[in-house]
Amino acid sequence: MSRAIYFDHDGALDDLLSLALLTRYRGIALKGVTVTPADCLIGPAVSATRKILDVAGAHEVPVAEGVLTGPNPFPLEWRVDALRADALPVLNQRDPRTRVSELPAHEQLAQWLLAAPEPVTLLMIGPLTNLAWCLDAHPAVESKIAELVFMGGAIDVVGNVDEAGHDGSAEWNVFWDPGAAHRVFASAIPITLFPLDATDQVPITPEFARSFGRTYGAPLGDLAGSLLAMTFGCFETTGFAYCCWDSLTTSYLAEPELCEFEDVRCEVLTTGPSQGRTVRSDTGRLVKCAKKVDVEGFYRHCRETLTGMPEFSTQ
Ligand code: AGV
Ligand code: CA
Repeated sequence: MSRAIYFDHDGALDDLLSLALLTRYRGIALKGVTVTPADCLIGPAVSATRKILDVAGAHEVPVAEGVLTGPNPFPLEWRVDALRADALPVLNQRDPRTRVSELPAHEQLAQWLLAAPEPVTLLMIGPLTNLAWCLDAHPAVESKIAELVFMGGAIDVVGNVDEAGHDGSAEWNVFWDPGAAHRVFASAIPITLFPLDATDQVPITPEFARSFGRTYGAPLGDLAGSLLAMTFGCFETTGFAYCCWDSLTTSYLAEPELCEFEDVRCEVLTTGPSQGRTVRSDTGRLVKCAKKVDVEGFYRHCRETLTGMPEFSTQ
């Protein structure tokens, strides 16, 4: 029996890499993909999503385009990455057959969840805006989610928001729409959180990106190598490393033992210079929080999954 997964991403390079990973996982039935117009331009992000599903042989998976936005927009310099990804040769071998839903992402997500025969896993690697809307508009959605796996927050480490008037304590996915994260954290949905505490441990190194060259010619491996190469220059221009934020979070669905977890009580701040911060609090909600990563095991997981070539551990 395979586990039903719904997937919401926001179109950044790491989101598209995560989609490629998801299409390879055995024991997982990817039922639908929604795209949030956050860290992307939505048109090319939806287009690239459809093409990746098609290249992976998963053209039956429907894609829904997001329209809801949060109050704190992503830098345009980051959002244009989706345009570049959508133009990669490996994604343009033919027109994709993947369907786009007629409903906007938030309504489509609600319909999918309400119709699910059993509670499902929801993987979200962008802001929580679509889910927050579902919970308000359709309270029955809450009991349809067995686990929310979410990339977001920064618990015991600094954040990655570098914006005027902000103290830098927040992570971007929460900062984009702090109210949405607050709403989801107020629900009873079990949350498995991948904050910067864990994702800081898996920067995209030159070795990791270049290792995909060894299997050049395999479409998903070539896609991965290209997406990773496009992240180069991040540290030089922003002072922050581009990390495997979303792909680490996604790997949890296939290899949960790659991370060690801690149960953390925390809350989401929605106003002031720390807005979007996820802060420890004795009265906050409980989340299962990823803290320590088997770093080499994670990189190997990505290579093996995307190139289809098993590697033998030297340890
Ligand atoms: O904060 C991490 C989230 C992840 O979901 N995103 C990128 C990943 O998709 C926002 C982000 C933080 N720093 C970035 C980001 C950067 N330098 N470039 C693009 N996006
Ligand atoms: Ca993302």
